[in-house]
Amino acid sequence: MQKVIALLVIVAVSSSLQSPVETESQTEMQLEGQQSELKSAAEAVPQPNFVIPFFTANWHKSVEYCNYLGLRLVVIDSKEKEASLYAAIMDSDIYSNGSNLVWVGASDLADEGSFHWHATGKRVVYSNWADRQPDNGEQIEHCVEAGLHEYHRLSMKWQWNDRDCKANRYFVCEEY
Ligand SMILES: [Ca+2]
Ligand SMILES: [Ca+2]
Repeated sequence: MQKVIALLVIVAVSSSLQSPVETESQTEMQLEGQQSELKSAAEAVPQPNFVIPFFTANWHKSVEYCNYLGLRLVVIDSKEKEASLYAAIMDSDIYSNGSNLVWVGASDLADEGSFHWHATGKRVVYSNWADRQPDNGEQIEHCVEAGLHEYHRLSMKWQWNDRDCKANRYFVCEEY
């Protein structure tokens, strides 16, 4: 009986120690490893925590400012996260102010034609380039902007483009 009580206490303490906000990687592991708990785990997935400052900056300054906040220029490594990012943009002051293009944290500054995420050093695997992008326009486009791109017949799509890193853009930082 004592053993049972001790066990109950341990269970109670360990469950009370669980953080209410799970990290993304913990949640991903749950999703992969415990399909039977897929529904409850998915419900627990916190929206990635994005911060969209209300001023524009070049790509380098954007990286610097996110770091200054203890954040990083956003990394987009899945379709779900990208959708969540666009939702955050559409919900932001910059969007209601008429802007939708933002810097994200990838560039090919280190190695032309090979895009990497600045904050993780990982190669860009998941991507959503706009038509004919990245094109390294005028051989000076090395930083990635995401936003609405216009196509024929005025259709618009949320996609990526490489752009001169010196251009001023709004940008999105994220907690990680
Ligand atoms: Ca380039
Ligand atoms: Ca381009």
